[in-house]
Amino acid sequence: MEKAVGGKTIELVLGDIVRQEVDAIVNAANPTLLGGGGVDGAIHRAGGPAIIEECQTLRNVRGECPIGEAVFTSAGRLPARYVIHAVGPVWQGGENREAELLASCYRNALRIAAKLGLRTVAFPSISTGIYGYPTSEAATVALVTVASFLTSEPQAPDRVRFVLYDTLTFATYAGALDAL
Ligand code: AR6
Repeated sequence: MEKAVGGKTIELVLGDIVRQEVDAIVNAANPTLLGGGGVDGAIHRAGGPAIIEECQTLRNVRGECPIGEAVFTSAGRLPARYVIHAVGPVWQGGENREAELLASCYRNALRIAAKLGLRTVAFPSISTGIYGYPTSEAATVALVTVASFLTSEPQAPDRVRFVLYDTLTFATYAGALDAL
């Protein structure tokens, strides 16, 4: 499923982000940048040790990656060129700036993509796994933020793909994309 926004495209697919042949995939990372479970674990397993080594270097130089921000590394053995590591918020009930921080992490990932001149970027559903963000609210924040970036930023990628890992998450994003 896809939708045109400002001459660019938002696309939803059901699948595994480590298999995407795009300029960059986005990782749902944590502030340590040192790996974890979920999509983070899958990316480091499939991409090999080069990615974690670069993350370690970034961490040594810049410290932890704050919630809502993003950094990038190469993609090791993955079919993408880069991995953009974005740190989403842990859901704490919704009154702790979660929506603002989630929007910020999508925006900062896209700023990196724009700066690198990337044409295609694939995102997972950031924060809706281990971090517990309700999927339907996260889907709206993700899609509204990406659509607004694609509409307002001329250097934005041509195509943003959401790679959703299960049918319920896919259906939830499909509903939110329809409503956009
Ligand atoms: N491809 C696409 N989506 C996936 C994949 C995959 N291979 N694997 C899982 N998902 P999560 P979070 C989906 O938990 O909530 C890590 O420990 C998953 O079903 O990966 O942001 C980090 O280090 C869910 O829909 O990320 C952090 O500590 C979505 O990806 C923490 O988890 C996000 O789930 C981040 O938690």
